[in-house]
Amino acid sequence: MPVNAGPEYFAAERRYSEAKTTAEKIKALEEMIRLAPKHKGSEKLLADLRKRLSKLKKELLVERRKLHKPKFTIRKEGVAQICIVGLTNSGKSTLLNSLTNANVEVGIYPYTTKKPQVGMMFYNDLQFQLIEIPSTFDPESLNLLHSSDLIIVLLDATQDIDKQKYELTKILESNRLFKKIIFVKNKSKVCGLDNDTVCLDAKSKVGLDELKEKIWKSLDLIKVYTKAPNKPKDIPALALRKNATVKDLAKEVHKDFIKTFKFARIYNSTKFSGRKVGLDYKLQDNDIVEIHVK
Ligand SMILES: Nc1nc2c(ncn2[C@@H]2O[C@H](COP(=O)(O)OP(=O)(O)OP(=O)(O)O)[C@@H](O)[C@H]2O)c(=O)[nH]1
Ligand SMILES: [Mg+2]
Repeated sequence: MPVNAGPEYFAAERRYSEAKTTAEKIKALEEMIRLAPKHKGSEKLLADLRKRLSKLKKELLVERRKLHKPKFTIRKEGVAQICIVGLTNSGKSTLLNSLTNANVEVGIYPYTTKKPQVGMMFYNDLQFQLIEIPSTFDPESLNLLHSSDLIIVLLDATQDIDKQKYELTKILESNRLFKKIIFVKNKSKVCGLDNDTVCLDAKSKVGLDELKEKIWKSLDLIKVYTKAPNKPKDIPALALRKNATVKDLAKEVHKDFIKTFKFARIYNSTKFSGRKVGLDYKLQDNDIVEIHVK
């Protein structure tokens, strides 16, 4: 008990012992230090309180660092990041394995995939990144959907389709995920008349091309190739927004290209193939661009 401490000190001490969080404890302890009598007889008490305070501040730093630890992210690669979302056992891993270079475990048991899984799909001379979102829908995995360009909602044709659609759209909406969606019915070699849904069988690889085409179309981009003089076109190609110009392409390829740009030659299937153009030329899907620099 401190010598000559006033009632305010004891009130702060009570707040300290009742504090629930580290921040509250720090606040009460700082008040105790301020209110403690300052004389020879209380030196040991003050030293003790200050030691406790410094320990608590360190603890608070650790707590805050844990709280702000970076969320799980997957660096975007290729033309677009596409997430596969579906209820457990709908065939997300099977689809990922069929479309990409991934080799993810497929299981007859629910929740085989516990962490997001990534694979690269090659289509139309372009690369796309596909991610399987675990059906546990934990916040860390759902967070990945926010940065994605497109969501594949995978439905299991052997289960109630409407119920799955309802549950999955509810999850997306409640997480404010209003992204482009492609509905895909898996385990379904025979398709109904629903034009908005792609039917496929991921396991036997039936209907995959239709999905790839739909993915490309729904991204609403154009594909452009670069090429060096007297060399074949470069693969993979580049994907640009519609109405992109040679300037946009040059920026994408190398930041110095614009400064040293002389002209570009465009090769395509029109009668103008091989002509010289400037930075303002509006690129068309499948154009091959040869940039000449000073
Ligand atoms: N017949 C048929 N079976 C499939 C197809 N796709 C997946 N399956 C089967 O469905 C089961 C679940 O497949 P997964 O690919 O592991 O499904 P998932 O959605 O990744 O499941 P979790 O990761 O556990 O949530 C496995 O037994 C697969 O063999 C398909 O196109 N046709
Ligand atoms: Mg899986």
